[in-house]
Amino acid sequence: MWPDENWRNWRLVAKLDPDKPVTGEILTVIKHPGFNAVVVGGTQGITFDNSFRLVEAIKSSGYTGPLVQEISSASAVVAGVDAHFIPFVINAGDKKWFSDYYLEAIKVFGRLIDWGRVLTEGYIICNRNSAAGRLTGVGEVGLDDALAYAAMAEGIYNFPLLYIEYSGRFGDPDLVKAVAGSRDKIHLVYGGGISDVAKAQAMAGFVDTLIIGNVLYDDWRSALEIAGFVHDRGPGKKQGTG
Ligand code: 1GP
Repeated sequence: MWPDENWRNWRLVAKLDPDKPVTGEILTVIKHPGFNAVVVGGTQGITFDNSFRLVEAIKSSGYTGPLVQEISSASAVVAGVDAHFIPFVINAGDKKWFSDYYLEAIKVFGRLIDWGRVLTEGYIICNRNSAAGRLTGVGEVGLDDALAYAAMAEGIYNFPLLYIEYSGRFGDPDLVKAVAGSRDKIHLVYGGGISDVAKAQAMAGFVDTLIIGNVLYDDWRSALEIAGFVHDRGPGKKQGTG
């Protein structure tokens, strides 16, 4: 597993999608010190070629921080990143996204995997209408579900991190707050619909790491303001950790 010290203090991560054209503005924004890392990943149209091109564009932009690839397709894995993140969708309706998908990939690529550079992520996908939600066949996630999935992630599967993902839609702060308060030590990540500072602020107090994606493409100035907010805010106080 990729060592904790490489990622546990991340407060804000930019997630870039290989299936979307990356602009010069985006490649400038991600160099703001408010961003602790860049993750390359997406759900639709992910290929080796577009993943490779995006990784190369980020590297040649002068960005020097941590760069990781989140894997959604085994055939799109690229070398030359600091780590590979592997999402396990705890609430997937199609259990392929929790086991069989990885079984097949490991059968083919297993001997090439550097496990010291792999980080597994427990995912709860809360937006069933997102591309990832449709692909993995998730249902509605109520508060009781979220708390139980979080307990599973921490108590049964022992994932190093739990990612509450609402991709494309801003989530329920009360649900995120409740999960934050219920966890013991699992690192909590939130992503979905953070389009301005107010939304970042609404979630920042509950989780350890915020992820922003679409806003980088839709409104890079807002993305810059979010980075400034997180940077100025500092480490903050984690909910549920005393
Ligand atoms: C996607 O959760 C992230 O995996 C970010 O979501 O694109 O809605 O910011 P947005």
